[in-house]
Amino acid sequence: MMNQSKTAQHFEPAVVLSIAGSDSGGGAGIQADVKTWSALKVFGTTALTCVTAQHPNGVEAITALEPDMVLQQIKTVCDHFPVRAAKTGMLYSADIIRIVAAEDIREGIPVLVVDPVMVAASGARLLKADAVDAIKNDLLPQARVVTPNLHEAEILCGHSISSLDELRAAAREIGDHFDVACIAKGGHLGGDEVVDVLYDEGEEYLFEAPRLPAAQTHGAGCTFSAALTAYLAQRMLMHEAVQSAKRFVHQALEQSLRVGPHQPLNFGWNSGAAGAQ
Ligand code: PXL
Repeated sequence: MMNQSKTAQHFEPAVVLSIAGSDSGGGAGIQADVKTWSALKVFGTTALTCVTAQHPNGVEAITALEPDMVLQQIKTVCDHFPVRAAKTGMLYSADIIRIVAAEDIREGIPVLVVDPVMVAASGARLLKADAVDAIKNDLLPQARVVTPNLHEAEILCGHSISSLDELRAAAREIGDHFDVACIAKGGHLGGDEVVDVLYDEGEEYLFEAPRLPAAQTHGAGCTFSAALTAYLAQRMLMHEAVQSAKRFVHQALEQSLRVGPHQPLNFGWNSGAAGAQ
């Protein structure tokens, strides 16, 4: 009898890793990453940093895992899977950040995307105040790309940003200072057009899109960095990966779902009429 497993065609998805927190409400954090990755046909693995009790409008409780448990998860995944790219989300404490930035960990991760998560859309702190320096000094120098929103870019470059020109300058400053590509997201600048800036290896790219009316944005940042990680794992060039990730988030917001009183992103917008993940 023929051995089926030897003749069947097997799809070989790129493997990606999320080092991030759990959002019990399913719209952001590691849940958004895994849902996005299913939609984009990459194989998602995870290293959980924190458990949160939350819904889109508030964080009720946070429990961090022991840093050593975070380390064990990353090591186990990297030792047993061909990880092409990883992203970090909610890291919460300086101890966890230093674990992720350690050299032996970085060796198993060819491409690292840092989403410098600091504050939830609801206003809750997702990074301890004393951990910002660890993001800057330990983690960013290890990253291929960092994806700050306006508020995070202000913290990373140390001054306020109130115009597109200042956002462009901030992307360059962060990129040059930390030797990393920087995608500075302009959504919080206001206006009918949203402009995001990519600064990569001395080149600047601007991405313009019409602002979506009254979109619920909880999880949009996580989804963007997850999609970016997937496209980089699929070997797209940086500016193409950014363009594609922006499109993915735009569609997921535009076709958002009704889930009880909430309107989460439709992570499965690209997989048919119902599309929910
Ligand atoms: O969107 C940032 C973010 C990241 N990670 C977790 C979150 C949130 C936002 O709420 O809950 C776990």
